Amino acid sequence: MNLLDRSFPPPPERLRRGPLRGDAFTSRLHDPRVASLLGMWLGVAFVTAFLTGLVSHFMQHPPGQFTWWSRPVWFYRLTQGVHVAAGLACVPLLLAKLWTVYPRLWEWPPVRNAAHALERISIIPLIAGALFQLATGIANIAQWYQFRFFFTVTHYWVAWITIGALVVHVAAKLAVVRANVGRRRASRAHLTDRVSEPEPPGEGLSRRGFGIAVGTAAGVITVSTAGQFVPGAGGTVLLSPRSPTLGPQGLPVNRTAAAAGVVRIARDAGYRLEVVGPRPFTLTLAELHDLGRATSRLPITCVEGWSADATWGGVRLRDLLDRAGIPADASVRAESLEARGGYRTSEVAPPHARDHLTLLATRLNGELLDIEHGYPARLIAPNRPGVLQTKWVHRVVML
Ligand SMILES: Nc1nc2c(c(=O)[nH]1)N[C@H]1C(S)=C(S)[C@@H](COP(=O)(O)O)O[C@H]1N2
Ligand SMILES: [Mo]
Repeated sequence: MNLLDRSFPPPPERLRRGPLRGDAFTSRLHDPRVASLLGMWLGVAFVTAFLTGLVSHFMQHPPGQFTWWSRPVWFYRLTQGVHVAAGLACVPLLLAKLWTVYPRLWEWPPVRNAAHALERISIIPLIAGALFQLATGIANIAQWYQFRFFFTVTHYWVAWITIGALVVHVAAKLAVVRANVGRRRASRAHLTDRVSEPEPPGEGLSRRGFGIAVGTAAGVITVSTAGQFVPGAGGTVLLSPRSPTLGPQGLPVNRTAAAAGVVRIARDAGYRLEVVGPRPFTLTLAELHDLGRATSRLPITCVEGWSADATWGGVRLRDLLDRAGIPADASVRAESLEARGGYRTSEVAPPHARDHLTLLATRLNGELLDIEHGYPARLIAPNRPGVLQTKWVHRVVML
């Protein structure tokens, strides 16, 4: 086991007990090559989750005047599905990596110089941040909101802290990784203390066996949850918290009509759709149904990673906007009957508002829209996070 740099003198005699004993960690898996390989895979999975997470964040909070395009229709389905799958694959990789390197907590001397101190301190935000991201991400996809902070904001900022610490960590460890992985392996004489030796014969799991076990765990988790966003693969979602085909009209429901407090008001015969612009007008439900002859085949993609295709029927949003005299470069806001809740309204920028696929839907898969899916009318637009596909819409306002 040469994960620890032995070129420094050991701790004084009286401290050499417990984890500071010279022979405290005997497993041949506490090895720099194992640590390097796990670190590389973890890095790939984590950076993938980070980048796709940024896409999701900036789709929900576009910076400044920037607006997202509405095509390809499946783009968000892909990025968000990959985000959740990559995050879940990090779980076994991170646990294996932490176990492999934890003997270094008792490295001696604890601090060698300023650079070494910085490198060690950066481990704290790295590990804390990574564990926090995985724990809150999993809690979120399981809809288990036992924390008191706002998930999206916290998950976003902790991602930056973690990725910053990861950059410092990779910079500090690059030489060790290069000495242990690929063709350059062992060619760095000055790093001999951190270069993996041929596997010693011994008891227990071999390095290869460990790699296969961790890789299999990550692979099984990814493959068995990927079905929640891969079209037509809904039957393979063995480990995902939700099947994309369960729910009324074959679609899952995140926020129910009861939870949103709209059951009575959504069924009220006095329902009117109000479109507010230069020439405002209102429509009764019957009028809305008469107008709504368009159909769009679009996925609904939740930020929690599941996606489901459906055929939506209703009126094109842009036809409503034209009728109200709303100019083509104006954004609008769709407002729900829901009185409270973070997702009761959503802003629709011109690329989505003017897309002929964007509907104020009143029908789903050939039936009247179920109240759980937003009856009497809901917004459905291509390439857009589910949280912005407002249900129980009663007003569209020019901004
Ligand atoms: N008014 C309102 N609309 C909403 C929400 C909400 O909380 N309130 N949740 C959104 C979320 S998070 C998702 S994923 C989709 C889910 O649509 P579905 O229930 O029809 O599958 O609705 C969106 N529309
Ligand atoms: Mo969602």
